[in-house]
Amino acid sequence: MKVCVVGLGYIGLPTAMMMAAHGVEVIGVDYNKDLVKTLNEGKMTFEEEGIDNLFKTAVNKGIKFSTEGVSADIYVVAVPTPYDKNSKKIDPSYVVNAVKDVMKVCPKGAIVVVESTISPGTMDRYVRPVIEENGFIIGEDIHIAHAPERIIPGNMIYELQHNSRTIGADEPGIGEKIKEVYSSFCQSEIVITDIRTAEMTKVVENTFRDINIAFANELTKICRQDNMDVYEIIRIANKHPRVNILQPGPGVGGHCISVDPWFLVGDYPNLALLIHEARKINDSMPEFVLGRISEIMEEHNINDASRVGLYGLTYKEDVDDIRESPTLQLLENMKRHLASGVKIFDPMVKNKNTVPNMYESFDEFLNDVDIVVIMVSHTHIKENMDKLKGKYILDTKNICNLDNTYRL
Ligand code: SAJ
Repeated sequence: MKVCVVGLGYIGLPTAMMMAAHGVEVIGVDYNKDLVKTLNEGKMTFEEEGIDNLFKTAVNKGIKFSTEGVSADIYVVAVPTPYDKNSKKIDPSYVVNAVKDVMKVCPKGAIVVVESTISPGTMDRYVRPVIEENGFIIGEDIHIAHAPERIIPGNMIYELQHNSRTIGADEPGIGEKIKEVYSSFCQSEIVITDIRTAEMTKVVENTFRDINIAFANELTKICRQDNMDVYEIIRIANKHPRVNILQPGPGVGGHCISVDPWFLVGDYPNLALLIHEARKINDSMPEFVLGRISEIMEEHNINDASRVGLYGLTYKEDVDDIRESPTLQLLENMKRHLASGVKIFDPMVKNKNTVPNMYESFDEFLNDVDIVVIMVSHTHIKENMDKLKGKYILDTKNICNLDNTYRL
């Protein structure tokens, strides 16, 4: 069984490597020449616990990387699926283009599996037509399926092997063939269902989390108004056997939870009301943080935004991914308020030109600010908390116990 994985990003690459490490013949394909070159030079393209070892094993087992697709039995498409900022609907162009490329090289009998998160109906509306336009009969010449991933950045390797998965296919027999490949590394249950159910299930999972984070964030705003301790309230409420409130924070980032619920809002605008409200609440959090920063500045007569330092640019702790990050959203909001000069430090982000005023050195960053806003709870800050002594701290992650610490 030969598998061609199309799209070597945060999902496609670990999946390809995991299959290869477990004896599947794999070629990973990406149109980004630099990325493929880096991989072929034996260098990993992002940081993640355990990924370097997995990379080595996959290379030893013969994984190949290329910019060109090849003939294979199964194609796994793992490319980005952004949403259109106006319509809120899915932008399926990367998936469509990837499937078009696959059509140029795939033999009859091949199975095309889309792993990218897609809104319900995407396979019918966009993927099937591409295959038919190329003269193939679906179900006879080419088979299609949707097998959404469920791995969490920060714990990818473990979750790839231990999370249950879903495979949506037109015919159960095709689902079984795909299951065989995923079973090479996935030790948990693999459910086979139809394509539409698989599409909806994935979007629902991330929407569930978004709504629950929004609830915690809304509680934070309510508690702030009357000076109640939201963290203590959540801690106590969670002792109830059927209550499990998530943690408030400076906003929801990443390319999953802050995106997927929009697919439902875009496709069902009159029905997805709670979902839409949750998105709005989570998107309002960077502005809320900005309000808290202003309050602290006023209280201590600090008038200059350049005395404020934001710790953390990534979308969450201990990853190097900055997509849709709350800090980036906050910086955007600041621009609108014409405030500038705020300082940034993030030990996980290697390119220190990512945003203006980013520091290489944590100590220099601290020297130049009076207020430190903890936006991300990287292990680094937890281990260096003492260095914040003497600063005013806005702790959006509830990890700091020093004097002069403010919370959301
Ligand atoms: N966050 C909070 N409060 C919380 C939990 C998270 O504010 O209590 C914030 C985080 O700081 C971050 C954002 O939410 O900004 C999202 O982080 P996350 O760790 O909840 O999730 P992701 O986006 O890294 O990964 C999610 C996961 N989905 C679910 O947990 C339902 C993962 O399993 C999916 O595979 C992934 O989306 C995906 O690829 O779809």
